[in-house]
Amino acid sequence: MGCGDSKEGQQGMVIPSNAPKPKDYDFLFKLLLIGDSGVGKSCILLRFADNAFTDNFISTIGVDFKIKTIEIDGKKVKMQIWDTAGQERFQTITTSYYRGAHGLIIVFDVTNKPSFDNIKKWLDDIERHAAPSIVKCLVGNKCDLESKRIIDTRTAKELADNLGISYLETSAKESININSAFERLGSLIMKKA
Ligand SMILES: Nc1nc2c(ncn2[C@@H]2O[C@H](COP(=O)(O)OP(=O)(O)OP(=O)(O)O)[C@@H](O)[C@H]2O)c(=O)[nH]1
Ligand SMILES: [Mg+2]
Repeated sequence: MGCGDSKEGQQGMVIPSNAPKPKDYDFLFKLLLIGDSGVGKSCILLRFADNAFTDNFISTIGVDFKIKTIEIDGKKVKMQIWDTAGQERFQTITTSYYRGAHGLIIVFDVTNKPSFDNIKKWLDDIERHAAPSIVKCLVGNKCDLESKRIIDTRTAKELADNLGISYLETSAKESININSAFERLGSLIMKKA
């Protein structure tokens, strides 16, 4: 459509395309996914936004983002979700995205102990670069790999309780708790607002 074009409004009215558009959401939240490389951040976002999954590991370069609008408590919540690279070499770029975020999900892999031990490091980064009011939650991904699990639910839940944040186990592969993780984070941010 060109600049001067018009389009049909909802009631058949012609609205010039340069007229202010009605807002299609009640809230707009900027969210971040952080955690070690390979824990499944990009797959979580792909499952949430596009309901897709891939077994191929294509490590994120810098940052990427997707948008999805969901309904929480009767409100339309537009989520702009930034998927950051877990690799250390991108740290300067990725931490520059912390500042304006309303919420973040720290992801670890329940089959990978170093990714759990590194939560401390991610919390330090948050402390240093994010607004103090940022809402956090902890997610243990790959819960479909029960036979390879190393971090049990109780250990992770205890850590989350000590940090005063919420904990959920997800599987991007089997589509377990993916929507719930974003709904919970969105709902916590709405309550805080
Ligand atoms: N079994 C299983 N594999 C998963 C799951 N989520 C992701 N994976 C696999 O784990 C690998 C890494 O997933 P990514 O989503 O690319 O990891 P990432 O956290 O984005 O990694 P970086 O971009 O390097 O920070 C891929 O081979 C995925 O297929 C899951 O829930 N279950
Ligand atoms: Mg990635």
